[in-house]
Amino acid sequence: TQDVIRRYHSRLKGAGQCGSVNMQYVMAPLPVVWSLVRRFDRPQDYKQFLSSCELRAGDGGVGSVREVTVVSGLPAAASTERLDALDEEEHVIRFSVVGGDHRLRNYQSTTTLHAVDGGAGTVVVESYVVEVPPGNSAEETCVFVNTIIRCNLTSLASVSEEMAAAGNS
Ligand code: A8S
Repeated sequence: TQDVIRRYHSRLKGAGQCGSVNMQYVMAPLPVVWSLVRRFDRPQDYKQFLSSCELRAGDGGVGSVREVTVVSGLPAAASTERLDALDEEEHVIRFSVVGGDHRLRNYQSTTTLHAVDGGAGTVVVESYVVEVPPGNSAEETCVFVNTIIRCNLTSLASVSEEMAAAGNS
């Protein structure tokens, strides 16, 4: 686990970039959580700020491009994102934001899953690097992004836990 975290989450940030790591404990087996996280074509299954998603290229494998529609009330309407890595053995998914009408230029996200509690639970580790938008500080940018990610991870936990309770993996 430490090795996987070191390998995938210790990214160097360049000048004008910022980033952070968020973690979430989920009271559900890893295969249940992975079944949600691996679906590049269905992020709206647990990301509550997204209302829909359509693939623009690919079939959901590495290199696929999706366009997500953001729920109303947020300072963005859409985001275009590319799947950079999907490791079914190590349970790693990586994507990059390649377009959209928002301010998160070059957003790069990495999520890894780690089985804990003898397989009864899962720790989700999500890290990112992004350009600091003109007019904002690195700290403001991280507060904004971390707020979205905390919501996504909390929601991922509840959806996974409901699925696990329903005996659905
Ligand atoms: C993710 C992570 C993030 C998504 C952000 C940070 C976003 O979808 C939202 C608002 C924005 O201003 C940027 O894993 C963007 O989805 C909710 C449209 C990219």
